[in-house]
Order: sequence, then structure tokens, then C-alpha cells
Amino acid sequence: MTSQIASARAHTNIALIKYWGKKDQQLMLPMNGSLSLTLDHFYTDTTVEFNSIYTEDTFYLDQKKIETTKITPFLDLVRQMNPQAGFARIYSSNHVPNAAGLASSASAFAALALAASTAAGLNLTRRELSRLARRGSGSATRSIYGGFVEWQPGTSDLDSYAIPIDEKVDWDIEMLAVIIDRQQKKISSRTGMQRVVTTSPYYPAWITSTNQDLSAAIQAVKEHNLQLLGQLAESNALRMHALNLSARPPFSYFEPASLVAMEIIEKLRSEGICCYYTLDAGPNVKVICSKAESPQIIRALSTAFTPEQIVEAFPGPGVKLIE
Ligand code: 2P0
Repeated sequence: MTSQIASARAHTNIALIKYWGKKDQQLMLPMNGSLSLTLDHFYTDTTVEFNSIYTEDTFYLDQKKIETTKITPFLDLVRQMNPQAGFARIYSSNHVPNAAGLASSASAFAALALAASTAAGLNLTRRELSRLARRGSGSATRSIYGGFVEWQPGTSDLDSYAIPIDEKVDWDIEMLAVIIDRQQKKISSRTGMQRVVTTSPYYPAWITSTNQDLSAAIQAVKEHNLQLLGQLAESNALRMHALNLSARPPFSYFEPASLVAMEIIEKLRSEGICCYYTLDAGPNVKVICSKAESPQIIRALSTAFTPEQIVEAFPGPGVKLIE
């Protein structure tokens, strides 16, 4: 192999039933299954070029060279599958409206999995791509597919992968992102989730209740039941954040403005509007609602947030090769 190049695009996803804790940190096996919605608006484009003249892997993000310890171990997995693949140059760009702070490792490693494996001459199935993406970042496991996606936790590298639940979402669902902070997380997901696993006395109850939430949420997706899906997602997110408060030392991703957004959503709901929120490892609030009702919700959020802070997103596609 002299020079081989491929480019891929992957979209980020937001978990409605959360992954929060690993049972195997090296293989990235999660403690529980999760369910997400892949979004159209936020994506990463990545080009990988393997070239026999390179003497190390080099990573450029938005045209800036970045030192990271995560890329080479990931490419080593690809090189194990094709030992002829040498070192690589990786060029990534994140496409997030208004630099919204929603760029995520999910779209990054899903795009890298497809671009790197294709450039290395491998023709992986989507299941194999999902397993490979998982080794970069847990949430990337799900970004291989579009729409609603379940990550089955599995018990080994072979059976921990995502499956599509509803890839071409043809019913009325939208997600509004309320951008509260573009800064780096106070505590990384990786550190936070493992602290919870090892110190929260509530962790066993999280596993039991999340497994129940997951089955109910998958059923709600199949029935296009937005209200039930929203209720389950909001409750599951609050339980995840309650775990963080119950860890030692405790931590929280909420900011005062997160609570403002959450209260607005709760008030709209008391007025009969079907809307629910979820938060991940950061203060941004994502609202699950229908397209039909989103204008009213945007109006209510606009009393506390600027137009730039409120971003509309819709179900998006799975990973694909691009020119
Ligand atoms: C999720 N999150 O299911 C959960 C909910 C954030 C909150 O997956 O250690 O970047 O790379 O597997 O995937 C974010 O954590 O963590 C995440 P690693 P990841 O989307």
C-alpha cells in the first residue's frame, strides 16, 4: 500500500435512554443498553489518508493540528485488520451551527471508523463499523445508523453494537437544542461515568430502571408515541444526573441557565404542550417535541435565550462515504 484515501460524514446523536458507565473500559462495553436519535444538523466530516511515507499519525481538526492520545490506538485497531496500512493523516471538520458546543465524540469516531477502514481497503459491514466506532467512544457506536438507534450492551467485543430501530423517521418529532455553554466540560464523561459506577450507592437501581426504560422507550418509538417517549427520556436523564449528585466526590453538569430552560419546558407542559427535556454531560438542554408545536416552544424559550442559543434539529442519517 502506498497512498489510500477516503472521506466519511457522520452525524451526532442524542441519547434518550442514556449510557452512563462501562463494565469493560478497555473494550468499551457499557453497563446498560441505550437509545438515541441521530440528528441532521450536527455532523463531522473526516478524511483519512494512509501513506507509506508517513512516520506517525497526524490529526487536524478544523485545519489545526491537534495532539491527542485517542487517535493512534484507534487506528491501531484498523491496522490490526490490515497490517499493510501504515501511518495516517486525518483531517476532520465539525459542522455545528453557531459553534454550538454540541460537537461530539459520537460523530467524530463514527466518521473516523468509516473513513479509516475504507482507506485501509476494508469493506466493513455496518455492524462491524459500529463495533469499531465503539472502541473510540461509546456514543459513536450509535452514530453509524440514522434515526432511532439502540446500542445493545453485549458481553464481549463481538456482541456490543448498535442496531437501527427506526432509521427513516417519518413521524413528527423534532429536537431543539438550547445552547447554554460552549466551553469544555468540567468533568469528562469518561471520568464522570466511572466515578458514578464506583461510588454511587444508587448505581444498581440505575441499571434496573434503565433496562425497563429502554424496553418501554423502544416500544414508544415503534408506536410513534411522542408523549411516552418524552416522559421516559426526561425521567431517565434526571436519574442519570441524580447519579452524579450521589457520587463521591459529587459533581453536576447543570448551570443556572439549564434550570431556567427546564422550568420553561415544565411550564409549557402544564399548559398542554407536549415537550420534554434531556441533558447530557454538559449544561445544554435538548427539547423533544413535535414540529407542529416547536414554534410555540421557541417563542417561550426566547424570553430567556437569544435566537443564536436555540437550534432546531431533525432526525438525521447514518454514516456515509463522501467525495
Ligand atoms: C450517552 N453520554 O448515552 C451518554 C449520556 C453523555 C451522557 O455517551 O467514554 O463520549 O467515550 O464512551 O460516549 C458521552 O460519553 O464517553 C455519552 P466514552 P462518551 O450519549
